[in-house]
Amino acid sequence: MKRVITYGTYDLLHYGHIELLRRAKALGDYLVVVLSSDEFNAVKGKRAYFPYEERKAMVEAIRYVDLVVPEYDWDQKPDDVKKYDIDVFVMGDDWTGKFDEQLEGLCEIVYLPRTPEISTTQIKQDMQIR
Ligand code: C2G
Repeated sequence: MKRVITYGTYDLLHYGHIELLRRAKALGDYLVVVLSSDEFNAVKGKRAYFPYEERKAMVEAIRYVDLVVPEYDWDQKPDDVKKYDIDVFVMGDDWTGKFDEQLEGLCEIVYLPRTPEISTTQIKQDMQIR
C-alpha cells in the first residue's frame, strides 16, 4: 500500500485541483489531503470563500481522496509524513523545492506541473467582471 500526501486550500474547487489530486493518487494507492484551516489560510495571506468544513466536505467527495485532515502550520509536514506512514509527498510545481529540506530522506518528493489557465484567484477576478 503506497501512501501519498498533498497539501492545499482547495477553495472554489476547480479542474486544476482535481487534476492534481488525480495525478497524486495515480502515484500510489491511498491519498491523504492536508487541508489548510481558515486560521492557517490567514497565515498564508489567503481568505477562502468556503470555510474549512465546506472545503473538507467537497474534497472528501472526490473519488481520488481517501482522507482529509487539517493543516495548521508550515512545519507539520514531517510529523504528518510519519503519522500517516507516507511514501510520497506531492505538490504542484509552483512549490518546487520549497519543502525538500523539511522532507529530505523522509519520503519521495514529487512536484507536478500545474494545470495552466485556471486558479481560484482567476475565478474570483472573472466573477467580479461578469
Ligand atoms: N494546482 C494545480 N493547478 C492549478 C491550481 C492549483 O496543480 N491550476 C495545485 C497547486 O499546485 C497545489 C494544489 O493544486 O498543489 C492546491 O492548490 P491551492 O489550494 O492553491 O494550495 P496552496 O494555497 O498552494 O497550499 O503547505 C502547502 C500549502 O498549503 C499549499
